[in-house]
Amino acid sequence: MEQTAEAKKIVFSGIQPSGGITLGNYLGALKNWITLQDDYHCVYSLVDLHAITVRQDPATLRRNTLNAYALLLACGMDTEKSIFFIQSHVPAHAELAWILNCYTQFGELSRMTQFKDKSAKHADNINAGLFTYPTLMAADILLYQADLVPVGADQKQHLELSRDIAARFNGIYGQTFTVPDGYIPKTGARIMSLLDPTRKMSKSDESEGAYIGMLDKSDDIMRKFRRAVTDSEACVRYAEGKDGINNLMGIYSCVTGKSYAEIEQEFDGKGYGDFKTAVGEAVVDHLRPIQEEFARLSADKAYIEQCYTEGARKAASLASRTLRKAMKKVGFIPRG
Ligand code: AQP
Repeated sequence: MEQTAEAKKIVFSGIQPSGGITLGNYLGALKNWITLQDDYHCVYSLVDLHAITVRQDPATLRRNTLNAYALLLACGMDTEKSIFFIQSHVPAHAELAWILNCYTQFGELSRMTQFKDKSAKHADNINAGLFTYPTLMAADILLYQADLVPVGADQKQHLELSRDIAARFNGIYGQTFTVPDGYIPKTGARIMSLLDPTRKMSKSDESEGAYIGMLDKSDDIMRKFRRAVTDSEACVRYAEGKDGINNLMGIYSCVTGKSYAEIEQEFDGKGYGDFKTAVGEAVVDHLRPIQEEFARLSADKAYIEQCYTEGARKAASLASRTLRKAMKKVGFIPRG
């Protein structure tokens, strides 16, 4: 059934510019973001405030943020349909996050598995921001009264906490925030590291061979797939325990649209070398038009600046309504 503009639900999602965007981010999240634009009011953000919970080199963070902005435009982000902005350009995120910190228990944040994982990974920098990351994420979502939040499995616990915080605040002060639901996309894969297929592909992985960057050169993509960890069976089939092959089949399926049965048939009797080459070539073909569009757009710095400035203006206008409401509820004097 055709939805009217008024009936459209609000979607919020964010991505950290904590490295170059990977094929995992794209196939697992960004492809869906683009599709959702047709059916929802989408608000998307490059969440740079989140990115600094892990130490970033300032020049690299700036480059990654601008590249990610242009890359998402190249992937099909439509700034006429959606609001697409850089989080640090909208101060309401930090302001609401502070308020929500005061309505979130230490024990709740202590239970977050991402905090435990990232603390173990960055033992020399277990900062307060890393600990309160989930309240900033709650602020991101609640500011836009989002109905739906597309999240990967690793973010489900954070979303659950956002729901708890919203419900708690509403319980104390009356209806203030929409309690968001998670959105599980119809398609969307969890892409694993090419070097350790039991771990997800991550943009901040220390080993470049573990991930495919969306802006990687064709030769590098082919080389990384050739070196991808597989198993000794030499048979292309999807099965438990064959993590490396399962991951490559997942990637191949996402970029070609072929089913696992079709892939098994296509590579029946062929070795892993042929399969890895085919996966690499399919990924290169899939990324080529995106990379060409990225090159065209990123050469036009004035256009990119115009897009993110306008995105921040639209986001701030929506966010300030919710922030004002929350500030009033907790007893702050309205700004003159
Ligand atoms: N490997 C993946 N497969 C499928 N989806 C993925 N996502 C991330 N990695 C994969 C999804 O991408 C969205 C944005 O993620 P993020 O940047 O906010 O943080 P992340 O999940 O921590 O991504 P990375 O690449 O692993 O970043 P770093 O290395 O900085 O921690 C989310 O929807 C996520 O589920």
